[in-house]
Amino acid sequence: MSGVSTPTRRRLPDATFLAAATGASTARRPVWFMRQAGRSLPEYRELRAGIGMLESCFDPELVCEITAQPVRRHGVDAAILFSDIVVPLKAAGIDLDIVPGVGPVIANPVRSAEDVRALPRLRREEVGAVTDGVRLLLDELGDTPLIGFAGAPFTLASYLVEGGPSRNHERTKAMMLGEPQIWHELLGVLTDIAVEFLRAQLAAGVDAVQLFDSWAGALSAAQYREFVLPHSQRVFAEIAEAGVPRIHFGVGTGELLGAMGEAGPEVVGVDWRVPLHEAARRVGPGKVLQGNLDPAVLFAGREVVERELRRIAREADEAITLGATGHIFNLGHGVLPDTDPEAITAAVEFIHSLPVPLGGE
Ligand code: 1CP
Repeated sequence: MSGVSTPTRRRLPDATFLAAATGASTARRPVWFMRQAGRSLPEYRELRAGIGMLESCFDPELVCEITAQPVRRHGVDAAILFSDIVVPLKAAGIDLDIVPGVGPVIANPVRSAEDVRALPRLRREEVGAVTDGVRLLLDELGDTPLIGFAGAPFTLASYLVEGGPSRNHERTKAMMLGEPQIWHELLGVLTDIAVEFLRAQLAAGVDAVQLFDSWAGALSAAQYREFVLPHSQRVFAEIAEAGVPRIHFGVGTGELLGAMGEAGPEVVGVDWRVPLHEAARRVGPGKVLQGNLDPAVLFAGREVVERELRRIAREADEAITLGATGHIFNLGHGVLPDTDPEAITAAVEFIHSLPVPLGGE
């Protein structure tokens, strides 16, 4: 079996994102934005014209260029790989597409024990185009760290069981609560796929990884602990030997922050509903926090954005006095498609101008 460590792993001693993610102090506050690649940028829309989303994700040159665009334009402290959480499912042979304006749509939703048993596993060579893109990026990005990612087992399961995006996740919860044995088998398969996708990216040289459990916030803490946590824990455990910072994030997960920290990441992402100092209490000491500007605030004008960023910096500093080991600026969820790119650049500049830590006012 091939491991995850790689002799080609880069050393980036001056990268503020990596320093902060490992709990070291930094000369300025690091920032990157979820969904910074492939959303609001005109140069992205131009490049993607006439090319399907999945087709782009399996084109190494496009992956490289789209990933690098927001780094060049905004001066963020990390790049996130342009891909999608369903890419490893597609690569493994599951019939699905990403429909513009909708999201992932699964041809044959997974509803029974037979469906689960028929699911393929991912072989590393099936994501060769993604790892080729990673290798191009290591040259292209210079000293800017590259974050790889995967969808967490629960969020992947929601797409597979529902057949597409879902507001209520009712079929997913029905399987989880009504047929727990089938559920755990399904999450076991998705854990294997997420681990293999992350290991492929790690072997190609990504500098950090984020596990997106975007829809875990639909669960109660008790449901999360029983039906999801053991699987997410296994994802983190199986990539631990790579020694890179591991980030865990979900939306609306205020009630789950402690449990998501227990899954094993170094960094816990926080959405905008819970202030960072409160998140520090819920997560407990010893974790770095990431977040948590409401993506809608970027529509409210410069003054409002700066006021909100100053507040978040203050709350981050308080979180650190409560035991958090660092803070990485980000949004509380992804960049919204209609966001003015200049508002993003201005936010990055403002964050970089903030003193570390912020003095009292
Ligand atoms: O962050 C980045 O800039 C890198 C690119 C990236 C990432 C990290 C994309 C490109 N997708 C993702 C992850 C992803 N995909 C998540 C987790 C992050 C999050 O919560 O936002 C999720 C839930 C998906 C699933 C997905 N793919 C959706 C959401 C649908 C829903 O359920 O509401 C959508 C719309 C997509 C398609 C997609 N992925 C990425 C892009 C640029 C697009 C739009 C492409 C298009 O329509 O042409």
